Amino acid sequence: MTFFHKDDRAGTVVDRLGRLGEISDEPGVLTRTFLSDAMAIANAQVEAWMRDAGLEVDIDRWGNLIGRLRSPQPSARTLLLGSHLDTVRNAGRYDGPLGVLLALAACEELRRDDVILPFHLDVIGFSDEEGVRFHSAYLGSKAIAGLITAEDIHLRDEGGAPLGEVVGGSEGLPHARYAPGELLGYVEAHIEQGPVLEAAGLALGVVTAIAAQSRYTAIFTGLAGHAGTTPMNLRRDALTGASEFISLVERIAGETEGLVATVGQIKVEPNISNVIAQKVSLSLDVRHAQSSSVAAVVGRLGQEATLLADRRRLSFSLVKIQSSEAVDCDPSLTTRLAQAVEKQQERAPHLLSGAGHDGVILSRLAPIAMLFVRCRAGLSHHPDEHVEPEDISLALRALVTFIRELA
Ligand code: HGY
Ligand code: MN
Ligand code: MN
Repeated sequence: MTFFHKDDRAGTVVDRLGRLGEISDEPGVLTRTFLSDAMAIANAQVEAWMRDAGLEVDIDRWGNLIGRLRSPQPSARTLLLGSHLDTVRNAGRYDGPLGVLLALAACEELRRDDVILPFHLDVIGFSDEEGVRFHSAYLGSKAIAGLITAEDIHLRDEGGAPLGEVVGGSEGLPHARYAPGELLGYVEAHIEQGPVLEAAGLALGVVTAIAAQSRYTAIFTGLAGHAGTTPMNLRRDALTGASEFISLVERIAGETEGLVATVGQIKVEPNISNVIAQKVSLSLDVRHAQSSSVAAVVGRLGQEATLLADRRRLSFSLVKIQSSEAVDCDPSLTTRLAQAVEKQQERAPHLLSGAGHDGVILSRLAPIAMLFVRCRAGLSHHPDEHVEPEDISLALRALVTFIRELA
């Protein structure tokens, strides 16, 4: 049984994605980072759409945007839907905002059909899933879950501003927004960011688990020197050491089935063409379905990097920035979501998510489930990220069906 209006609301979602896709910290590309001016403008725009839809809206001091479709039942619990509104640098317009706008469109659909729900429906736009500004992901959802630590508060951005100051307020560490047991669940619709659904010729899938993820900074320190007068055999070149490490990461990752490891960022000091590099800092991102596999590979990389550093008379250190265990989606919530998907297409593929999501954090507060939407060529974290309007329409139908069946 599908409850759906003739006039498909996917078009509104597509239009709104286009609007949000133009709100950026950087001209010409889409970049929206934690508590930036662009984030405030994007929040204001989504808030306006939420208010038009009859939702009560709140924005917390961590920049999380929450719209509530209130249930008339006084003792109602809450179903939390949404995703993140921040982006990576030079991002696509779907990673994050699609999930927020699908949840909002579902609310609009339910209100239009005068559906009275036995639970409140909260739509959330998390303020920092990607962790671009402070290099530590999930700051928005950690604030909602009351999991921000005193250590987090001292994180600094590129400009050296400490997180505690940027967020302001003297109330100390944020408490959880939802009491234990208050949430029925957290359900996020998100692009797959991979090739599986496209290869299967299907628009939608559900997620079984979110992979374990660890982020480190690897630091090689040698001795700066004159590029013209220092013989090759006398050099302690941090950059050639780092380049050997990057190839090592690629080789070792390839030896472990299902593991991915990425060096995406490099900082060279003094970063001058006629000076041998003194110090190089590299980002290291390692992921796998099993947390133990991530730990094993990180351990092996640390050992091999120490050997190569010794051989090159460099010093080496590996600084942990953040690590999150693999998180399982809730089986019963996921079954319900899969049933809603099966009303839109012949079957509901069950996928592991290699990408991290706010559900990793929300799983500490409530059962989680994720709806995956096919994206072209699995491309993401790239301006050419794309989702077909028909797939958005199917995702919306599945979400509305899921909510009504849950009610
Ligand atoms: O990096 C990730 O997995 C996500 O896009 N934050
Ligand atoms: Mn995302
Ligand atoms: Mn992302």
